Amino acid sequence: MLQFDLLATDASSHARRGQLTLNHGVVQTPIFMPVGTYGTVKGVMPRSLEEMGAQIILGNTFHLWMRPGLDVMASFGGLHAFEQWHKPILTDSGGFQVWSLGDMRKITEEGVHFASPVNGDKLFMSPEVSMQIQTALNSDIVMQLDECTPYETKGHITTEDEARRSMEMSIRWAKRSQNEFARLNNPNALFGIVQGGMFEHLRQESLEQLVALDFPGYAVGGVSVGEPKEDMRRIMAHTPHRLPAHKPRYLMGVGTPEDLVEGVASGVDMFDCVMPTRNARNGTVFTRYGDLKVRNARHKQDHQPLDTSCSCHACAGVSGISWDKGGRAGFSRAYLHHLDRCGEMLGPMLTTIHNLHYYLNLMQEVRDALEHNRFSAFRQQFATDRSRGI
Ligand code: PRF
Ligand code: ZN
Repeated sequence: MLQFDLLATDASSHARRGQLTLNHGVVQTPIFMPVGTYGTVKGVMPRSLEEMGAQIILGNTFHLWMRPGLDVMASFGGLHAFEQWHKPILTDSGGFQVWSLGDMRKITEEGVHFASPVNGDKLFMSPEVSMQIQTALNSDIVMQLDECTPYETKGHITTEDEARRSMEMSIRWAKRSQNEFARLNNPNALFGIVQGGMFEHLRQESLEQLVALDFPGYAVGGVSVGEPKEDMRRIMAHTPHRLPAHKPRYLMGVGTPEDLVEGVASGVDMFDCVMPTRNARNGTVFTRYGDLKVRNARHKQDHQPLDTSCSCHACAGVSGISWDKGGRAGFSRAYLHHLDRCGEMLGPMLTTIHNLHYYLNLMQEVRDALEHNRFSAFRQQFATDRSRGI
């Protein structure tokens, strides 16, 4: 179901190098998990994901429940066969997605009542329902149903009292999720999710109660929900390293390349975020020396690849050897600029491949640095390079 082995720890931070064994394969941590909400990482073939070194991808309980629905998923024996991805899958519980519906839903102790955004049907999501769906999806990692405490609602910043009540309900939902998961004889692994808003003592209470429930892994939720960056970094510095050392830690929905490296330093093993894929579709790419906008007119005649040090299919073509290592050039900035101007679908496909490769390769570099006891030097060099500008 789940085994986690710590392979190395960093002396100057909480960073660790680990190996996570799941029902559909082994995952080297720290890891970034590409987001495949509707059973597809938008615009990327599963074989390209493998080529880029993706080890585990995300799916979404809520979206897959709406479309194609549970009966279709069950008839395929789960999400792996349906989407033709045979390595591990993590599914989010639906808590965050239902929460994102805003006025369209009503959260009660029992669960969440809402109108289907697809056809308006009245639906109900509870911890039990979430476990039933995720069991049908047969995801390797199942997330508890939680309530993602908002940073603010219509200009009102969540108070300590509100954050406490929300966090306490998530704990009760954690227990219900755990009971239902056991009742269903689900052979995979269920993670608990720490909440508590921007309050460190609430985070502490949340994590202690979850640790007492003895989950095989833990997530930190409720960050990157519109709070100032310093609040996010404060919670990142507070929570992950207090979770059990011998279990995997997952920071949900985070973040920029800088957030990932700092997250690793604070003791996080797993990340997911729509940023590399979503930004790619808007023509923003990540590079070693900062971000680049494909749409910018200055790229019209630029023969360089997106990132001269990148070995992805977009930047290095079939050779896989980066431009700065003397490799055969891949697609130029000029060509990507042209594809964007013409609205050609190859444009977002290539920028998505590049951005995912960038994130996955960044995590590979982090793992190498941890193995060779040079994470702290890597962290510094990374920050210097990224702020240089391209
Ligand atoms: N809970 C769940 N999924 C999430 C979050 C959360 O708090 C977040 C917060 N960044 C992203 N995805 N279940
Ligand atoms: Zn590239």
